[in-house]
Formats: sequence, structure tokens, C-alpha cells
Amino acid sequence: MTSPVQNPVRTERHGDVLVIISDSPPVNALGAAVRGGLEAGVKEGVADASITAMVLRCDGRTFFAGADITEFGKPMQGIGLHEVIDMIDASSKPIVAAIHGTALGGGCEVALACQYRVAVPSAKVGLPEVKLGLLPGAGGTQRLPRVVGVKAALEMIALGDPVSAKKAAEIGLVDKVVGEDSLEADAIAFAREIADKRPIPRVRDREVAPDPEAVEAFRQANGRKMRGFDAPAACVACVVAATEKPFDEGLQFEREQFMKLMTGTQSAAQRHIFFAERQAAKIDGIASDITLRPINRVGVIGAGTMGGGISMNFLSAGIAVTIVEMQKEALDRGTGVMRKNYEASAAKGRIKPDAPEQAMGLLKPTLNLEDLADCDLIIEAVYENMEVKKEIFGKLDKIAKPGAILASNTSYLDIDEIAASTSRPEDVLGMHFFSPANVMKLLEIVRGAKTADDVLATAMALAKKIRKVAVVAGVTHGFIGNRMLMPRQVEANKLLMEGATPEQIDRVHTEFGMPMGPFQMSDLAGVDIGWHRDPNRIESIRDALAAEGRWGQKKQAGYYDYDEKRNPTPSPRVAEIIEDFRSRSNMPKREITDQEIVERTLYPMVNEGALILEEGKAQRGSDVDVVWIYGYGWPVYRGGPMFWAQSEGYDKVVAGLEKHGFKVADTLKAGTIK
Ligand code: 3H9
Repeated sequence: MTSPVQNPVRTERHGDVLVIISDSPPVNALGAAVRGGLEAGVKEGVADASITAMVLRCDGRTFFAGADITEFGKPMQGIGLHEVIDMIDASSKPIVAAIHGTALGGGCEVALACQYRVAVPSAKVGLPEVKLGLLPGAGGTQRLPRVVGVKAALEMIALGDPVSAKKAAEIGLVDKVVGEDSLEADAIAFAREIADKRPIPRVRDREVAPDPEAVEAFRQANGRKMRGFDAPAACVACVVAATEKPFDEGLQFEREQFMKLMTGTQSAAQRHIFFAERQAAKIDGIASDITLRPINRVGVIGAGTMGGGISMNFLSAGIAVTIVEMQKEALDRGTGVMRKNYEASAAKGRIKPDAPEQAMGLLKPTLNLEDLADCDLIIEAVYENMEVKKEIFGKLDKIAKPGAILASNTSYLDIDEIAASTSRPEDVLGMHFFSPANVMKLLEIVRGAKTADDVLATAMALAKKIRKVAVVAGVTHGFIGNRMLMPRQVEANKLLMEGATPEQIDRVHTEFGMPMGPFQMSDLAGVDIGWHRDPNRIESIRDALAAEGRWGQKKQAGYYDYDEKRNPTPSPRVAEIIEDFRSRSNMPKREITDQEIVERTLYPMVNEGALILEEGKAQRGSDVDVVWIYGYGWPVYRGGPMFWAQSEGYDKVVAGLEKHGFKVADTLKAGTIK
């Protein structure tokens, strides 16, 4: 990020206290100019005999949010962060970090090098580097354990979750929580209190005892979460080093580990996703300051799993919802499930005890479609049938107030055809939530041929408000995510016929890092979904399974057999069905390698992604990656399918596809995917 401010750090004198202030929007990242400014500020304070202590704070929305990630991988400009931190650490006069917003990564490390820390109540402090495939590389892994102990340090460093100011005070990470609106004055007063205290406390002088039990307990509790990722293990190793090595040796160890991660593919992938997620929010060709339509009440049609989940997103964000069903029983069932979900979250301490009442208090259940007349946005979430949807949109056209946005939650169908059933296609778009809709982060926002710019921009802004990651998709069967799923499923089925087993195909996918493979996914979603429901018409292995009632997990039988706890085992019956199909179609059975499964199930997804981009149905390759990371659990350390293809090498992917007779997208062949 090139800082728009030439000299982003200034100093102000308050009697014998020097306040050093960084003002580098948007997040005071510690880029070259800020580092240079900090160096000058600290030098000024140290050199001036009239100064007894310093306060370090930031203007704008936050304390330093970390190193400037855009500088990574480029030659270092000016003074390095380590040197600035060493200077702060070695200061002959105490420096008080005055924290508001989020002191993250390098920002937290700067604060840890200061001799004292104060924070406002709303502040958060954390070391999220692990989420970028890194570890705190400016002393954080060596200082934090010395301040908060091994257990708390592991949680903050190897999981990357920030702590509140209150918690930070409890664990000794901040010395004092000060007034929300009086940070500078309180920090200066605090600086005066401690100015003459000697010796000046320095974190590097502290010791932290080894705690192998805490390390083991952490590994046990979080092993699954960390599976496949390189960074968390390196974080743990560094925290252990803090307990075993002298400070400077620990720093050296941290630096080596940091560099290893920094130059690896995982961090490149995770940093790609950090920026991809933010880029996805930007709509090409629409000004970012376009006037948005106000959304104060949302209507949801359908109180099933999807409609209920969708409603919860808005209720949790404090937006009123009118939910409509046809039958009272279904309406009561739907709202009952929502209440239960909220209560379960409250019982687990994930939300405040009064949050369920607050959320449910914003919900208006009704059996009357006319009650949607005062809604600013109406989302239809009924089953996938074009005729039904067209009928509903025709009715909505008459009921909805002028300017209301009309959205369909369809996961496949043509939004333009749905929009054409209204007299206001410019107000219509797709809002494709992923199940469970109250949990999954992804939202595909489908831009119809006639969708108005402000309608699209409003939906994107609303997505941010309900904490979704939204991606703009064009009208195409299955939009971005499900369209890419289709070639994968087709090939997975063919591979079964040729000799692979569901277990082998799924294993290749889970070893790749996916949460589940194609057949595990079918069993979870329901083998009967989209089935023609004629038990005598058996044209595929799937038909045969469905005809036998092997509908997946819900029936304890699908591509796998399941016990009562839904643990899967390979099914001899499924093996028989596959064998039967194979022999009837005279298909010879052969050994299928894991590599062939990759080439025939994952490469075609990349190919489909490239076609989607060529057709302009996604704005950019990184948007496709965001869809797969947040909607389908593509391993974030592989950066999404398009990033992965690039890191594999387009040539390799093209050769793999051609070997198996696929028609390869032109841009993939040419290596010009945008
Ligand atoms: C690190 O510190 C390594 C050190 O340990 C060792 C070094 C040797 N750099 O998220 P937003 C941009 S690693 C550059 O939309 P919010 C962001 O791209 C770093 N740019 O705002 C966006 O740009 P644009 C550890 C950054 O209010 C704009 O700022 N730190 C950085 O929703 C606004 O961001 C982290 O991992 C950065 N560090 O959230 C923290 N951070 O407008 C990463 C942000 O052009 N940052 N930008 O799209 C965050 O988590 C959030 O940005 C934050 C604000 C919570 C701070």
C-alpha cells in the first residue's frame, strides 16, 4: 500500500511527555514511511533532555494494524521493523503504547516492545499473522509468552484470534484500560506516573517457564483445525523456543521460521485470499460512492432451513425481518428452529444471553404475502422450480413498494427469466446463500442483465453488514460455485465406473485439504436431491442408490453406510451396485491413480472457472477463489482453484486436461486468466 501521506508521523509536546502520532490511513500499516517516522519520533524523545516519557498513538480508526502486507516479497525500503522495535525496546525513556481500534501483528509487536501499554475498552489486540500463513516475525513470539504465559500466548499466536482490552488487561498484556474518549489525555497522565520508575521494565528481561502440558493440551485441542497448515506448528515451535532459549536466540529462531513461511506457497496463498476477499467487494464499473437504497426491513419467503437461516443473518445484525410461509405449521416449525439455534448459541456463550430475545423480537412471522408491502428487500427462498418462482415474483411485483429490491435465493436458475415475470427487472437480482445460511460466509450476488447499479451496490453493502463475504456472479447455470461443481461430479461418477471407489476419490479430495469429497458431499446433501423419483428408471449409479432408499446420511445409507452417530464405513452394497453397472456397460475395470483423480476432478474445475471468466460471469479470478474458499471449504492454504492452478503451473494443468480429452479454455491454454 503506498501511503497517501508523505510524512505520516508527527510529534506533539505535552510538557515533559512527547506524544508520537502516526496518521497513515486506512489502518496505520507499518510501511516504510511510518517506520521512518517512528524512528525519528523516538530519537527526538530520547535526545530531548526536557522529555521524561513518550506516548505512542495513532490517528484515524486504529492503532497499527500490522506490517504493510503489500510490501511483502519486495525489497525492503528504509529502516526495517525489527530495527524500529529494537530502538523502542532500548529507549532510555519509557514509552507508553496508547491503543485504540486493533493493534494487530506488527502493531501488537510494537506495543509489546514499548515499556507500557494502555488501551481503550473497545480496543482489540492480537497477532493474526498465522491467518496469513505467517508467524509474528518482529519479536511477537518471544515477547508475548514472556508477558502472558505459554497458554494464552499459544492461543493468540497459533490461532491468531485477537483479545479484547478487558481480556488483555486480565492477562497482563495491557497495563491499564483507559477512557474510551480520553485515550491521549489518560495515556499522558499514565506516562507521567511511570516516568521516573526505575528500572524501566523491558519484556526482553523477563523469563517464561516451559509448560509442556499447556503445549500438549493446545495441540490436542486444535490439531484438527491446524491440519494441513504449516504456520501454526511453526508458531508453537517459536513459543516453545521462548521458554527454552535466551531472548536474542529466540528472536533468531523466530526470524528463520518467519522467512521459511514467508517464502513458501501457503503464505502466498493466504495473503492472496486476504486481498481477494477485499477486492471481491468492489464492483467493476460502479462508483464506490453510489447512493444506496435504505434497507430497514427484509422480507423472506419460505421458513424452511434456508429461509430461516437467511433471516437469522439479518436479525443478528439488528435488521427487522418479515418471514412468510403458506401453512401455519411450517411457519411455527421454522421460527421454532430459529429460536432453538439462537438459544443453543447463547448456551454455548457464543452470543449474549439476551441476544435470542432481541433477535426474535425483530421477527414478524406471517402467512400473508401482502405483509411484505413495507419491506425494502424481499428474498424468495422456496424450492427450485422456475414456474413457482415466476409466480411468486409476479405477485411480489404487485405487493412490493416502489424501489424495493426483489431477490431470489436460487442456486441455479436464470435470474433474468425470473426478473422478466415482473414489471421492474431493474430491481431484481440473485442472493445465493450457502447452507447453513446463518453460518456459511459466502454470498453469491447475481447480477441480472437489467439489474440496476444501485440495487447491486446495495446488496453488496448489505452483505458486509451481515458479515458475509459477497462475490458478484453473472447469470449462468449454477453461477460460479455450483457451475464448477458440475464437471467435478460428472468426472467423479465416470471414475467410479472405470474402477475407482467412492472412498478413494473422497480421500484424494480430503488429502488435498477439502472438508469432504464429492461422495461424502452427496451423502450429506442428500443423494435424492434432483432425482427423478422413478424407482424403475435406473440410468446411473446415483439412480440405483436413490431407488434403494440410499439417500445419504439422513437414511444412514448412501455412498457409505453410517452408524447412529453418522460415522461412515465403505458399503459392500454400493460396491456391488457399482460392479453391476460396470459389467452391464462392458466397462473394463482398471487401476486409477490418485493423480488421475486430481487431473480429472480438480483440473476440470479450474477449466470451468476459466470459462466462467471468459464469459464475464465472474469479475476476476480471485473472486472465483473467494467463492471456493468461503462456500465450499477449498483449503485456504492453496488459495482457491485459480490461484492453485497458477502455482501448479498452467502448463501442467493444461497438459493434464488434454491427456484426458477435455476441451481446454483458451485463456487457460494461453495462461492469460485475469
Ligand atoms: C505482520 O504484521 C508481520 C509482522 O509480524 C512481522 C513483519 C517483519 N497491510 O480490512 P479492511 C488494507 S503481518 C496493508 O477492509 P476493516 C486493506 O487491504 C500483518 N494493507 O478494513 C484495505 O485496503 P482497500 C498482520 C492493509 O476496517 C484497507 O486496508 N496484520 C493491511 O474491515 C482496509 O482494510 C493483519 O493481518 C495491512 N496490514 O478491518 C491485520 N491491513 O481499502 C490485517 C488492512 O484497498 N488487517 N489493509 O481494500 C485486518 O485484519 C483488517 O484490515 C483490520 C481493519 C481489522 C485492521
